Amino acid sequence: LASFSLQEVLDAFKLCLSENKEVYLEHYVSGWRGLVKFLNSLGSVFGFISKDAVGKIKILEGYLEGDNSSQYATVQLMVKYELDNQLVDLTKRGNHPESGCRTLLRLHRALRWLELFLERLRVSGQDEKTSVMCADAYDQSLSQHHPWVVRKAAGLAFCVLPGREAFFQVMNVGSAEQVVSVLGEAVPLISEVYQITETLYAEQQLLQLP
Ligand code: 1PZ
Repeated sequence: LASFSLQEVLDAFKLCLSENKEVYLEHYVSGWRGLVKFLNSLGSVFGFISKDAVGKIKILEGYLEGDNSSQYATVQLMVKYELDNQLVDLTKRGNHPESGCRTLLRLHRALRWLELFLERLRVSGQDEKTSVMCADAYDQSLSQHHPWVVRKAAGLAFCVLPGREAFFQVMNVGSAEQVVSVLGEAVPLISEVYQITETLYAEQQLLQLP
């Protein structure tokens, strides 16, 4: 079993953007698979988080391998296809609780947390706590979409995150300097993928999908 490296997540998000800035779903999902691998290597406390992410990854993989796979090549195509064919529950949960649009939106919101967290990690000093960086990033982003009980569970999980040095080792890209350098490359990439998706979802008024 190949061990995790942050590099593979970076590579996936690099492949995500087409020349005209469309987001390839295949590589987006593959980036998430890498992140889940990373999360799993941090320990079973994060099982409830990775389980939810895996569920969503599987839903999207289903579309990528399904009969209409060509309609799911990019996020842009997916949004158009699902909206044109009334495959999205727009205001309340109904016949399409697992639409590609609502499923991707959950991962998209988590990607903003990741961007904030990785940037914080990148500029952090040796003595800073990953749990605090993680919680701050969460409070500024994803938490607003979660009910109290999920926020509470997330907060407890953050407390057992490994310290900065151990965390860097799990990333498996070499010395602290190398980690910082890979993060310097990864954060702008993740940020661009996030922004493109955010703009698309905002234009189509999909940011609050149930
Ligand atoms: C490195 C430490 C990892 C911290 C991860 C920070 C995110 C905490 C999220 C905790 C929520 C998990 C429980 C599931 C919540 C779901 O209700 C929501 C909404 O989905 P719905 O119920 O509407 O179907 N799911 C999400 O918000 C998606 C969460 C995905 C989190 C993936 C984190 C990947 C971490 C990568 C590690 C570098």
